Amino acid sequence: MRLYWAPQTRSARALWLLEEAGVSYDLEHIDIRDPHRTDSDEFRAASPMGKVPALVDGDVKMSESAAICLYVADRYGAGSLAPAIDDPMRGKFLYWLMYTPAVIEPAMSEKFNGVEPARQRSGWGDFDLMIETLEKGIGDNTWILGDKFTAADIMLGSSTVFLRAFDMLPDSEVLVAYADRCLARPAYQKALELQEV
Ligand SMILES: N[C@@H](CCC(=O)N[C@@H](CS)C(=O)NCC(=O)O)C(=O)O
Repeated sequence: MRLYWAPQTRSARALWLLEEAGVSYDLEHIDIRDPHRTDSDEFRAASPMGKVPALVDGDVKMSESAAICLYVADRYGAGSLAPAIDDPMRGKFLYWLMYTPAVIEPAMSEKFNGVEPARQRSGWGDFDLMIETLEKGIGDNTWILGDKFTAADIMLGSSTVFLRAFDMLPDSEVLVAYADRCLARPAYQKALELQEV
């Protein structure tokens, strides 16, 4: 497998996931800050928008961090990173896996850019509803599905860590403790180490 990545980006999710899955992979750095870079055909086939992370696994070429999480969890997680396709928890897993790109990121971007929210008109509600829903979802659980860590925690955990880095994580005991629990996982620590280039 080859992961196209750049430090201090959403690539951290894919790195964290590959470390959790315990698979071997090569890294190919993309200098996303260089407007004159030339991308390989393989990278563009995996990531038509030229964004990282992107993954190539044999004939599979793909991007979008949530999609990569789902692919690796199903293909290589050996049942440990995603509920099986016929497990009733699968629905909840998919909901929370997609919560980051569908709700957290648009709500975060809206608030960061000072755009007037429209809770009912916007598919992501607004920032406060996004936080309230996530906080309730985690509640007293260790991970979003309960006691079992899954790839959905990689998407949500990295998002809470990003929110904190942008000074946007509210003073919520539940969310702060969740971000800390995610950060404490050896695979996340390894992903952060790998980013220090
Ligand atoms: N929705 C995508 C977003 C990917 C994305 O925006 N990546 C940024 C880095 S965090 C990037 O590659 N930016 C460089 C560019 O747009 O040229 C995902 O979740 O993977």
